[in-house]
Amino acid sequence: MSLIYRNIVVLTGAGISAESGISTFRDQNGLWENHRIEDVATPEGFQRNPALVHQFYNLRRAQLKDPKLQPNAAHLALAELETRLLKAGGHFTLITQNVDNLHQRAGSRNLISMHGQLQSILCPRSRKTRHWENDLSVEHLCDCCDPPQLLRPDIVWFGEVPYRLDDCYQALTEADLFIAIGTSGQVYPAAGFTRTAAGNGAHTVELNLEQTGGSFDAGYYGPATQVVPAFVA
Ligand code: BV8
Repeated sequence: MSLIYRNIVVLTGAGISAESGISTFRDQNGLWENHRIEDVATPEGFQRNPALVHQFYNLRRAQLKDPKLQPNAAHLALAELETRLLKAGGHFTLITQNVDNLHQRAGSRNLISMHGQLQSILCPRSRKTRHWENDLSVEHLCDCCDPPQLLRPDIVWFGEVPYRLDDCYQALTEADLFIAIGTSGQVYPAAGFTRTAAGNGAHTVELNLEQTGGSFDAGYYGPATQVVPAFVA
């Protein structure tokens, strides 16, 4: 892809991390297969059974410390594209729905983690966050409130407002190329970004294992570690 584009926005979903070994949500044996969304990814679920929610996220947080878990060629290709585009005087914004740390580890810099991050925890009342790599349990209370609050994963659950939406829409307004990678396009407001970008005149491209049914100007299909490096080369 010769750099004819100056303002590129990329949205990634679970599919870009699949070949690194992280389960997606809706594929066979995906994360949601073994859990009801309502039980583990809603504030009500956390209210009802915080121990279950902690268990769900502790398992996923622990996976990030596995030395076998590495950014893959797709993560690395996006970090390289950002460097190349910045050198050419362009702008690059990576919006991820993923809560793993593989884009950061691949070297991506202008990154919006709109659904939060596994390695961060949050006080629900003060909204203060802190870096956290270990298990979280109902024994962990905040030290910023009286009475102390149950600390929770810094994850955007269903019904909660994603992080930095203003920055997302600002980038989408200026984009001349929008690429959606490894996302089923089922979850809003991220699922609406393609239409927003297209409405602002961006060329829209889907890179995925298979067609998702979203409307894009172009699509290239196959494993992300193949189609992403090929497309951004
Ligand atoms: C909000 C954190 C209000 C949890 C997640 C109707 C219209 C609009 C909104 C709604 C609506 N009905 C309900 C809503 C609200 C709801 C929503 O969209 N629900 C859906 C189910 C209909 N949205 C919300 O609640 C959001 N908040 O609306 O607040 C608001 C909004 C704006 C302003 C003011 C107020 C909050 C949503 C965030 C929920 N949290 N994650 C956690 O991670 O544990 S969402 C969760 O699903 C993941 O984070 C992920 O981001 C998301 C989507 O999943 P994908 O990443 O796409 O993964 P999936 O498995 O689905 O697909 C994988 C894809 O990869 C597939 O296409 C597959 O083919 C592909 N693939 C697989 N392997 C590969 C591959 N591709 C390439 N290579 C491979 N090797």
